[in-house]
Amino acid sequence: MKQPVVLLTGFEPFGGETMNPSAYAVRALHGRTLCGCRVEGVVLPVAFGISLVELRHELRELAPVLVIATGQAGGRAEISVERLAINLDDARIPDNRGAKPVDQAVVEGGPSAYWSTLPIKSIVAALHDRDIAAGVSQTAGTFVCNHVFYGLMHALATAAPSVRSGFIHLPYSSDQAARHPGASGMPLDTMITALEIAVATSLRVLEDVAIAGGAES
Ligand code: PCA
Repeated sequence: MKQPVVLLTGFEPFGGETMNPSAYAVRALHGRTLCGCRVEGVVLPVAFGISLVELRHELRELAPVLVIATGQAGGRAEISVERLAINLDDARIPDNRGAKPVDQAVVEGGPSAYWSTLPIKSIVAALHDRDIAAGVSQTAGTFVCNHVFYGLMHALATAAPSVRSGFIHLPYSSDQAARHPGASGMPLDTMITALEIAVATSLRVLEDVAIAGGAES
């Protein structure tokens, strides 16, 4: 029998950085077997539009049983398990190909938002059990990460609704953080372990746990 595939995506560097921890982590896990599944690690361009063309191609080619997209959120100190993808592109900086969409839909006529279908609270709890700093995040922003998150959820909702998927933002690596005064980084090895835990939890936990995790505004 063919081995089921877990697709992990990361992004190329952007915003003046020379590396992106998400690309490093998914490349490190590429080819590994986790919980009986083969991991495919794919690095996407930080570019509106083409990132989704490449992602949809991988979804068709690989027919994964689980998809976790990842990206760098340099301002954050913890692993952020995203809850909600919104149908909005609103870029503060140009993407790596110079595009800077403002107030545009990711998918014209698509729903306003999609919930992650990963067991997000269980993933955070499993990371805490291993002493890895993590939390649920209510928004992946409105740049290319949210674009890919929304496009991923939309593609699967329409073509393969039983496939679980979501998005995880990673902090700067320790080396990157050293170049950004005030920023907290995380060792790359810890982030790789965190993704392994996220995959294992997503494959094992069918019903997410209800742990209070909201935030007051
Ligand atoms: N982070 C950006 C895009 C690519 C990445 O790694 C974001 O959060 O949108």
